[in-house]
Amino acid sequence: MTRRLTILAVAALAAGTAAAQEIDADGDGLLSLREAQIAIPGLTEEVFLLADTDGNGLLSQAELLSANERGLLPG
Ligand SMILES: [Ca+2]
Ligand SMILES: [Ca+2]
Repeated sequence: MTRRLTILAVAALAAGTAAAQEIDADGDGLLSLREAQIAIPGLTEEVFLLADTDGNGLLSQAELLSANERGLLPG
């Protein structure tokens, strides 16, 4: 998948759009590893754990945006 798609996924989450609801399958506002891997193909568990800065096993919008800014996300 392309970098563009990853950025779109992050942007959709940040904006709380309909696309974000599709990414966040259970609607809790956070991305599990499984949800994140659907939104961001190529995302490894290792990168997910790096992005999960508070270590709760879920990515918030802020954590996802931060990971994207740090260049952690694949694509
Ligand atoms: Ca979720
Ligand atoms: Ca987290």
